[in-house]
Amino acid sequence: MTPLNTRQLQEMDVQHHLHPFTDTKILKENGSRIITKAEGVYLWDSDGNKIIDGMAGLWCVNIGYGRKELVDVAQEQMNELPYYNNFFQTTHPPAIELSKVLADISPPQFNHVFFTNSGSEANDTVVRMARYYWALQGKPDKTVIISRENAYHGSTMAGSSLGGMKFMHEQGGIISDIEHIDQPYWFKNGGVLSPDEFGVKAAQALETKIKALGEDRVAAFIGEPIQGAGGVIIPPDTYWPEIQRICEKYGILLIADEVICGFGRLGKWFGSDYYNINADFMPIAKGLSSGYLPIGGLMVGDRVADIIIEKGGEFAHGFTYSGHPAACAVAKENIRILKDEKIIENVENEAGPYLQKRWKELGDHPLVGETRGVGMVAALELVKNKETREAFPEDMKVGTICRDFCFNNGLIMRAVGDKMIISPPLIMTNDETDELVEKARLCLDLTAKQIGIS
Ligand code: PXG
Repeated sequence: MTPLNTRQLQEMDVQHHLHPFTDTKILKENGSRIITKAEGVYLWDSDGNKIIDGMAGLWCVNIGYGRKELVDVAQEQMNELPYYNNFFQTTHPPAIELSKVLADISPPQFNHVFFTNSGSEANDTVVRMARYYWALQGKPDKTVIISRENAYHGSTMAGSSLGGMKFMHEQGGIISDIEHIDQPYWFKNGGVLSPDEFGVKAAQALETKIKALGEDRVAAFIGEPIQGAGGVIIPPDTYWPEIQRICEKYGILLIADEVICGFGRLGKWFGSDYYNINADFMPIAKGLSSGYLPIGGLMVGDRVADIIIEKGGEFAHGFTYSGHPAACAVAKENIRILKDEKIIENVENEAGPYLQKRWKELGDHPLVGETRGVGMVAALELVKNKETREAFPEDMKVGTICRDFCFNNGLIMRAVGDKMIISPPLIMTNDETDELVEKARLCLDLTAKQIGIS
């Protein structure tokens, strides 16, 4: 059978496939972009165009595309035992071995993992487990989870409720006992405060919220070490220590959502290592398997795990594919590659600093009000006025214009409003970084020209 051409695939796609986070009407007009193969940091589409992947898929392909070792372990595992579950007193070697590996690389308080298939499921799990923990402690009223505006914690009911994206809450509502405080977004909300002053102020919103709700109602606080999908919001250095202090003062559980920051993105195994966060839970996914197979999990700190194991009986929770054997084998091999090839050390000492140095140079562009980044994640703020940080009117859709220029010039760079963001594979070489930054500059120039700014 001859393979279908781009047009035929696009027609079939529109007829039968509902895409995540996609306006289907627009998709119908434009047709989807169809990605057919990948190698290293590059993608190819069905028309043969080569594209540098500045987003590592969706923040996940940390070791890059085309690693045969992961294919081989998946194949071996599927030949040996393609499926069995971890329910009802059973398990299998890949789940056991991966849980040990995860305990070894996580901060010391983490010695247990609950497997899921995604970050969203990890966050559903954490809501249930945090509330269950407090119930076991004789405090069943401690049910409220405090999160932040503009956070992204997934797309299931609990994930989207924890997230701080209003447009998601408007579609389907939110679950009960989730509260939100402001995000630590200095560029937008810092006003005349220094970043450090603003960091403390943003964290103290947590204390205000706990007092307003009553500490006997609050179960936990959740935050991404760096907010990813919200636009790479990097907190001032003062933020996390103050959050930690408040969580300890009121004895509430701290959840560091490591779905994006985990597995090397910031040049450490976890964002918690980078910011010295002493969390009780870490939801993980994405870079855990570099996206080669779907797998996520919830790392559970000893403080909680001890109670659940000692007092809990059965935790009535789990997914058919929790700890799927092939996904566990792939994740374990992915972690081995991250370790043996010293990929995370390289992000810390070489690839990350080089990317950040080149990225900063974009700060001289007339559209760019701020450049920021850590390790292999970075953002640009496109603004009308560089001095006052004044934004463009929303309906100009400057970020979208820039994003489309990137698409058409062989670069995947995402727009979140007028924030342009990148999160490339961790194995990106300096030459590839040069290519990424030069393409980004070209697309900024094209955007400036289109909107009449030079
Ligand atoms: N937590 C965080 C911090 C995330 O970034 C999730 C949880 C949910 O993970 P799953 O595996 O259920 O998708 C995420 C996911 C984007 C984008 O456009 C970001 C995510 C997913 C899809 C798109 O930036 N993050």
